[in-house]
Amino acid sequence: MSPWLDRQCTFTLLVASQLCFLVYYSFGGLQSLAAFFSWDSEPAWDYSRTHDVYTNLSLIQRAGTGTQSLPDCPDKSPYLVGPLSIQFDSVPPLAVIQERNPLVQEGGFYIPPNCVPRYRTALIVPHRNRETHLRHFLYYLHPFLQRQQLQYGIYIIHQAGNQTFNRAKLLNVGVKEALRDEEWDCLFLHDIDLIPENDYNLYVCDAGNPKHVSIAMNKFGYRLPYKTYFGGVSAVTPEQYLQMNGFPNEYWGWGGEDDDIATRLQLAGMRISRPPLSLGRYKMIKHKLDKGNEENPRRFDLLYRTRRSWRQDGMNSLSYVTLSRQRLPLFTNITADIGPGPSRKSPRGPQGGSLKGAEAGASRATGGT
Ligand code: NGS
Repeated sequence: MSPWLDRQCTFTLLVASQLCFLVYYSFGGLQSLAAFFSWDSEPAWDYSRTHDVYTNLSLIQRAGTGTQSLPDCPDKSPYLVGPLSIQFDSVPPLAVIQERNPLVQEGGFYIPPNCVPRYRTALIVPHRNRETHLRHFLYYLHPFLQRQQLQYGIYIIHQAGNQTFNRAKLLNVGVKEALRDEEWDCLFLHDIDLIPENDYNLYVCDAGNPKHVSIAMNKFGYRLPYKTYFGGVSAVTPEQYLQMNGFPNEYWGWGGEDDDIATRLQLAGMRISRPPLSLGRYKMIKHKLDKGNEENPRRFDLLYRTRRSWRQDGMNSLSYVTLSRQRLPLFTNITADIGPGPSRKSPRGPQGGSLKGAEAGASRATGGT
């Protein structure tokens, strides 16, 4: 190549690259360029500008109910505000939460007063000895869900007794109990200590696949800790739930059950769907490892066996006793005896003989739905 041509080429390359940079920056960098070419159409959220979680709620209340037939709720709720201010310094009293959510009906149920909802979502929340977390949870989640114009219900599933905690089994109990009330379109399986930070994170299911929702938690620096992580908050349709035979019942104590769920949904022919990282943001209420929820030493063995066990261990082998089912003002409270755990199996079934107050009238539930 002649030196003249060589110089021409270098010059053209230089000009072209400068032009590229100019275009890149004038469109606001990679994010806007991506949006421009529709690679990513989500708005860029500014989490330094947050809104009170009760914003717009009075508008919904004012809309009131008429006698005329209601229109369908719009595709996109007009009440959404985006990033929310969340703080855990003071714990709101239940009476205050009730007062601020006058449209919530007994049992923690809600139906939009001014339109016919497009989705019916049940929140299933395992619980034991987390009273302050529960109050934060109710304070934030009720207005959050109302702004989304959903029909919803909140089920708190309380494990009776002080045997080792079993999150996944409580979720199975919650799903079974919630489906007795209503044909929910979507089941949100929700840790009690996680609060969503953006109300555009819609509490609806993905029709194709189970959705892992809490993909960006503050405690993990707003990133997914590992690729198959499925803990915290997830959403499944009742059909997806049954397709994977629900969740495992045999994980007593902390850890592994969410990894098992991630594996079983894949074994059942589905994959994990996720919202964008900028939407699936959650703040976690800080706490120490609970007493009675120590690390499960068997979890790696159990995980090793998921491929063989998932069809036998799940919704079709679920056994528990419902000790009480109360419709409280802000939630449905289900207290269940789910058994004594692995090392204290009793020949007398799930009560294990050790739970006080296995009230008369307690109902036993076994098998699939
Ligand atoms: C993994 C656990 C998961 C747990 C995740 C995050 O190691 O159950 O950490 O834990 N899996 C096993 O132990 C096999 S967290 O930091 O949220 O406490 O969800």
